[in-house]
Amino acid sequence: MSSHRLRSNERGRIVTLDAAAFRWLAPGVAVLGLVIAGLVPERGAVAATTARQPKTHRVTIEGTSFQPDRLTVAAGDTVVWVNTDPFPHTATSTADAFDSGSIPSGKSWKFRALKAGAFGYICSLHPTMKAQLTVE
Ligand SMILES: [Cu+2]
Repeated sequence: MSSHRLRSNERGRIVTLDAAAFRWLAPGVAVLGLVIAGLVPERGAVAATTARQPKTHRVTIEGTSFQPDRLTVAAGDTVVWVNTDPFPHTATSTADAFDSGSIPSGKSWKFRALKAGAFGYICSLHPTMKAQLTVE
């Protein structure tokens, strides 16, 4: 390849890469080509694996409170309420979106959140326990 093919015009100034510079540049270009060649077939796989995977979020019921008391998840995610208190609790949506029923001490209850919205919920056994689950 002639060095003339590497001329470029930058803000009116002619920049010419001489043969010595090209000898340094060529291996870099070759390596770049190999990197690109290696990446191109991976693109489909990368796109597939970077699609969001559903997550599981934990709410701990402890000391007669939900922790955290405000949680935001993506539609499709699962929320698990874990009751660490020595007595039962519930996670009961005030809009009938979900209701765990009684969760005994040491047990948990899972809910897969599919519908977007902001859902306040309480413990129906201790209605002063209030929290919110937001599904985006
Ligand atoms: Cu309770």
